[in-house]
Amino acid sequence: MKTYNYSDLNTTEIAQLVQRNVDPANEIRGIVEEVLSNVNQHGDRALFDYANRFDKVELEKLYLDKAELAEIASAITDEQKAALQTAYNNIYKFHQTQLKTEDKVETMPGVTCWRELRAIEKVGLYIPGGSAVLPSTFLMLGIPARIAGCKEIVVCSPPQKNGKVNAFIAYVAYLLDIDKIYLAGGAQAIGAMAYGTETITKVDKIFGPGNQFVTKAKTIIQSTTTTAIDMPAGPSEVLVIADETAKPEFIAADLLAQAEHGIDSQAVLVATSAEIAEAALAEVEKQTAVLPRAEIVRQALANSYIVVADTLEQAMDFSNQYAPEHLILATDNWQQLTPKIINAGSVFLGNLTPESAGDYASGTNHTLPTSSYARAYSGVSVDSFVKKITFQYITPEGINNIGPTVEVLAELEGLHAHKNAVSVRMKTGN
Ligand code: HSO
Ligand code: ZN
Repeated sequence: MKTYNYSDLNTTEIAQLVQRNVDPANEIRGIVEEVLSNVNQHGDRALFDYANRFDKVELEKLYLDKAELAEIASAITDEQKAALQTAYNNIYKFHQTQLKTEDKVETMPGVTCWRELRAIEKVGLYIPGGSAVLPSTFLMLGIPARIAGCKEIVVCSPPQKNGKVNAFIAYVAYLLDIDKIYLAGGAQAIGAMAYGTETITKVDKIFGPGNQFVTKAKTIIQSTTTTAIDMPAGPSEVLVIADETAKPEFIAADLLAQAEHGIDSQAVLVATSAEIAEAALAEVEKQTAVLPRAEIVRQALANSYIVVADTLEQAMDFSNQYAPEHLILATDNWQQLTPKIINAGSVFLGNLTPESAGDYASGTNHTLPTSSYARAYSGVSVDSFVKKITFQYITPEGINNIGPTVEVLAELEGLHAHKNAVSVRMKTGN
């Protein structure tokens, strides 16, 4: 990990440091477009072919039903079941509070406006199955979808070579009361959920992380079909701010938890002194040596760096420019810093709050904006699975109150039918 001194950096250098490659997958656009068009034209047949070609499995049918999922799930231990259940309970508890009824507002006497939530009817969840299978992601997407009340939840996950999904994914399907998992992965799964096939329903919105093919497919279908997506997703990242109250062992553990996700993950440490940075770096080396995914970690660290700032305020300033997916405030003085946070996906406060807690089980969602999208996007929540529809109701008193204003505004825009739509009611409405 290369080290920079914050005060030596000019604005251009800072801009370069905080920049992520927002479209590393552009060179694969052609391949993804071909997959999407194949799925669009040939439906299920294309999915069988791609399972054969990419997942190396000859499927008899494109999904696993409830009984098959239960059979697969029976392989997991009681301890694993209990951990998944606790995570489920905490995530459910936290997300449930996000369903709020808003107040009705009488903007003028007799003119009442309000918003009501309605669930998005059909949603598609993509659960990756690559080098690390992530049942936790299934919980993070499925729970808010259930709380929102989505009518149809389509789940796609790539088949393993035995034509099944992993036992943990199957168990989460049971927890979420999902009765089918479609055996489709990659760009072809995204195409299937965006266009619909003989077996897979076309959905209104697609959620979930994936490799660069999945991400590229999501961005393409977002602009070419009526199916929406949760957010543009890039490689996962963390930024740790540490002062002299932080423990090097903990800082290193958090940086490595990020680095083990993938070779393109980024872990950034912003320390308030060179001593803290050096101590953390020594710990990083020590801990990396014993990690099973050390090879991935080393490559991710080559793409990561350290910034030495003079103060916590300066460190926060850098973090706001970086806009991290995960921000860890490894300091006992976190309370003075939180009001200064402007851009971050999810924040972990103090020395005993690791990102791993939020990744799995504390209750917050781990589907978060990466690649500096935290400047404008929020993480997935129940909000992501609902629409907010506005309503208004006008009484005889109300039409006389609002009418003259609308008449003047319609007149000045030269839209006489608009004006008339209130005028006729003012005459006859009471
Ligand atoms: N840190 C990942 C989520 C995850 N971690 C899943 C472990 N499993 C993106 O927020
Ligand atoms: Zn993680």
